[in-house]
Amino acid sequence: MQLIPRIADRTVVIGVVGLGYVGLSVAVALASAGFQVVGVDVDVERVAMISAGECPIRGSEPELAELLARVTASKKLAVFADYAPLATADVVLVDVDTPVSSDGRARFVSLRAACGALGGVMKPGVLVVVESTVAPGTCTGVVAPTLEKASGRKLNEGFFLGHCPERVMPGRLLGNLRELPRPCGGESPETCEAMVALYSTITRGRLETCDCLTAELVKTAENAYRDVNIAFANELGMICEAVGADFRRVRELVNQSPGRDLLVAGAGVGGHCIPKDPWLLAQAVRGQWEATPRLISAARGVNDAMPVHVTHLVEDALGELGVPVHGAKITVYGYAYLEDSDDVRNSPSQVLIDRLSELGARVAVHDPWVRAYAGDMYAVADGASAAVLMVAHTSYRDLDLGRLKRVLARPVLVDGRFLVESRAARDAGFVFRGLGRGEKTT
Ligand code: SAJ
Repeated sequence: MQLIPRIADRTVVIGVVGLGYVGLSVAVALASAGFQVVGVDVDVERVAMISAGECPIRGSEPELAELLARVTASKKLAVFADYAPLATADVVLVDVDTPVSSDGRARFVSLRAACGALGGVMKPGVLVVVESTVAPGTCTGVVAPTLEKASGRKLNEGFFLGHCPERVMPGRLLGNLRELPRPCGGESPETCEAMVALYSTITRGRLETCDCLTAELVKTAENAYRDVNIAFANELGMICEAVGADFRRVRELVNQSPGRDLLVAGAGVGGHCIPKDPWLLAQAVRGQWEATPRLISAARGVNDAMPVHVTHLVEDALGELGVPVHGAKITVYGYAYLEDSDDVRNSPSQVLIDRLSELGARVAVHDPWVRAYAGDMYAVADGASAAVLMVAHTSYRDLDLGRLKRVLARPVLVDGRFLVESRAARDAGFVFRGLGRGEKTT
């Protein structure tokens, strides 16, 4: 594989399939590093926007729009809606979506389609690197056979295969790309060397080599690990609530014990990766084990139940005033999946909204970061029988309880993110419920 010297002098042509959060940021980073980059996406409107130098990703992404405009103007980045131009690429990064369906399975429809189309055009000796998060075993079990079938060439002879899982986070797309360590999983030692040489041109993060299977396990395990740890915090939060303790005080003292790092109980676990990746990890043993790995699926169950628990807190608080949920207006504060973010994917608030609506409530939503729900945060509570805090947006931290109480029809406040002190809420005359804080706490 004669890629390394050509990576050094930037004469390698790099293809990127899929120009979403991951693909667009890596395409811009590589073009900014001096490579000729050929981007492909099936979304023709997205391709047109990028070709015009406009960034299709909203929200604050430092430098991304500016660099995108620069590399499209200089033609270092050229984007297309068809795969033919990828015939010129020496390396192709695959950054397509890998969703998990409601039964917890990934069928890799986009991945299979992308590899089938790529296989039909890619040049001999090309290095294909999958960056999308996939279930362990997917690179050698799905990607390689699809590429072999479509190209008529054999792995490690007619093409090479690697897996370098993305570690992006909305709001820090280019920052994470430049800073975070990444496993460079390759199906041959030369592949690993070429991947390290390539990624070294855009990241200061540590680049460790391994095989594709190990890299697939690393990414799915790191997020399953986070999901399980959040689930433990949530379960402890429910225990504290039941026995009348304050989860925050318990957490503070637990974390004073060496080697403990308890996370924070909350109203739910959303986002683009944490709810999905545990299922991808579990999928690795689907069919081999009688059942899905128990801890992974149990943790998913705990976390998915948190917005349902918030629903119960609302019902309980309204019940104290003899007010039925049915027919009540309820205002939900926060729709994004994460504080101070506009990303609404897998929003836990949507689960709450659905449950309250099923109970017959009329739900109003506020979120300063989400265009559809921005606006005056007190007006949205006008005439409501309850207010529910679901996301710890900074702007909610100085909520004026007196002003909120004046616009509400009933003084009911439910806090899912430790935003309001119980005593302050009760002193202001609210019927208050705090997730992770039992009735007996002040
Ligand atoms: N959450 C809790 N309690 C916690 C932490 C998170 O309820 O203690 C909830 C959040 O409210 C959110 C969800 O979990 O709804 C996910 O939060 P997150 O902080 O894990 O944010 P993500 O989903 O953006 O996670 C990403 C992941 N990074 C990548 O996939 C590359 C994750 O591995 C990182 O740990 C996380 O960013 C981070 O903190 O950087």
